[in-house]
Amino acid sequence: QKTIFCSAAASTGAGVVRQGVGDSEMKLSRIESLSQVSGVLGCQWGDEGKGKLVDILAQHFDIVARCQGGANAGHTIYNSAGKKFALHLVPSGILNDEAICVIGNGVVVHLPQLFGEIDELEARGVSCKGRILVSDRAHLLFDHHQVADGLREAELGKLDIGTTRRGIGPCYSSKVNRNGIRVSDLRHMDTFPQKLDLLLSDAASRFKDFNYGPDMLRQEVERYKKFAERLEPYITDTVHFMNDAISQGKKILVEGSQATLLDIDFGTYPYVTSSSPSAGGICTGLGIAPRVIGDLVGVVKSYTTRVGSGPFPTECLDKVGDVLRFEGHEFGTTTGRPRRCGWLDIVALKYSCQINGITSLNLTKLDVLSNLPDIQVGVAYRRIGETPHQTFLADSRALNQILVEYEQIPGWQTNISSIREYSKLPQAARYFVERVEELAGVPINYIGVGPGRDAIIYK
Ligand code: 2SA
Ligand code: GDP
Ligand code: MG
Repeated sequence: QKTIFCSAAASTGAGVVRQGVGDSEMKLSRIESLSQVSGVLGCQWGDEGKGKLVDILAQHFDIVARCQGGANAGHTIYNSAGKKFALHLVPSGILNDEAICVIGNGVVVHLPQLFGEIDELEARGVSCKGRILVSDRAHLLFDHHQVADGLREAELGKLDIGTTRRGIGPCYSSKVNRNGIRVSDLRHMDTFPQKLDLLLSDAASRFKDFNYGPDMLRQEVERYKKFAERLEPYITDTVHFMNDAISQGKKILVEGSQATLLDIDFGTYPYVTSSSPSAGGICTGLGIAPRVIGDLVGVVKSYTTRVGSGPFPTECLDKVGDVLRFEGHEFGTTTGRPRRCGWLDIVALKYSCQINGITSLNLTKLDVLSNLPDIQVGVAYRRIGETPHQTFLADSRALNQILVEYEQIPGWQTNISSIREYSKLPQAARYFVERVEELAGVPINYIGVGPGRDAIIYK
C-alpha cells in the first residue's frame, strides 16, 4: 500500500553543537525552566515513553496529575535502582516520594485495578499513603464495562478497534449517556444499587451474551461497599485541590496517557480511544483553566508504533518492522500485544504539535535505531496523481491508502545507550535529531537513549 517516492540521501553532517553550557546546567535549565503547570503528551499512537519522562520530571514538581483514560494506559518506568514498575492508573510521579499524585475527574477508575496497583507499590516499598488523591467527579469503571468491551470487539469481528478490553469505551459511553456512576456516588450507598442495576440492565439488553441476574447485583453491591470504605481517604475534590495548588504556586505536571492520534476527536476515528489525550483533555479532565497551562512537552519515538487496528501510513510490514519491534521491545505494557512498527511520520508529528501547542519535544528510543544502516523519515503524503502535502487526513480510509514520501538519513551503527552528552553522540545521530527538529519545527530538548531513568540527554 505504501510507496517510497524519494530517498533524498542526507550527506551533510550534523550542525554546530551548542558550546559552553555544561550538561548538568543544561539538565537543570531544561527541567527547572518548565512552567508552573506543564504537561507531557504523546504525539503518536501511544507508548512513546511518556511515563519515563514524567518519572524524571516529577522530581521537580509538587503534583503529578492524570486527566484522562484509565487502566488502558501502560507506563513503564525504572527507579534509580533499575527496578521496573508498570503503572496503569497510578500517575508515574509516584516513585518521587515528595510528589502528590492526582487522578482527575476525566479519568475512568477501575477500583480493583487501582487497589491492586497500590498494594503492589506498597509491597515494593513505595509509600502511597496520603499521596494519591482520587477525584470525587471521576467515573467508576466496573467489571461489566470490561465484559461489554470484549463483547463489542467480538461483535465487530474483523472490523474490531483492537481495544485493550479494559472497558474504556463502555465506561465513557455510560458517562456521556448520563447514567454513569461517579466516585462521589460511593458516599450514597442507599441509591448505589439502583444506579448499578440500571447500568447492568443496559448492558444486558445490549448484549445477548451478557449474563445478568439479581445475584450479580447483590455481589457487586457488597464488593463496592468495601471498596467505598477503602477509597474514602483518597476521595478529594480535586478541582478545588488543583486550583488551590495553582494559587499557592505549586508546580504541577500533567501526565498524558495514550496519545493525540488516539484522541476521540483528532485521532484516526474510529480507531481511537474514548477520551481526549490531547491538550484539551487537561482542562476538561482536571478542571483547570487553559490560561494556566504553560509548557507542553510532546513525546515522540524516533520511529512509530501503534497497537490495535487503524491506519498507519509509515508502517513497515517487512523485516524493518521486525527489527524495530525486537530492538525496541515493542510489546504492550497492559496487554502484551506486539506493537505494529514503522518509520517516524513527520506529517503526523506536525499535526500533533499543532493541535497541542507543543513547546518542546522528547525524542525517545534513539538507541533503538542504532543498528540500522539507514533510516527513513516520512515527510509528506500523496494520493496517486496528486502533489505531496502535509495534511493529516480526517478520513481513516483515505489515510489507509495514502502514499508516503520519505527522506533517507544515514544511520550511525554505534551503540549510543551510555552516552549522556549531546556533543558525544555520533555526528549522524545528531544529524537525525536536528533534521527531525527542523522538520517538526519544535525544539528537541530531551533525547532518550535507553529505558533507565538516567538514559536521557538534555539538549
Ligand atoms: P481502548 O482500550 O478503548 O482505549 O483502545 C482503543 C485504542 O486505543 C489504543 N490504546 C493504546 N495504544 C497504545 N498503548 C496503550 N496502552 C498500553 C501500553 C496498550 C497495551 O502501554 O502498551 O498494553 O496493549 C493504549 N491504550 C489504548 C488501543 O490499542 C486501541 O487502538
Ligand atoms: P508510555 O505509555 O508512553 O509511558 O510508554 P510505555 O511505557 O508503554 O512504552 C515505552 C517503553 O519504552 C517502556 O518499556 C520504556 O521503558 C521504554 N523506553 C522509554 N524511553 C526509552 C528510550 O529512550 N530507549 C529505550 N530503549 N527504551 C525506552
Ligand atoms: Mg504505554
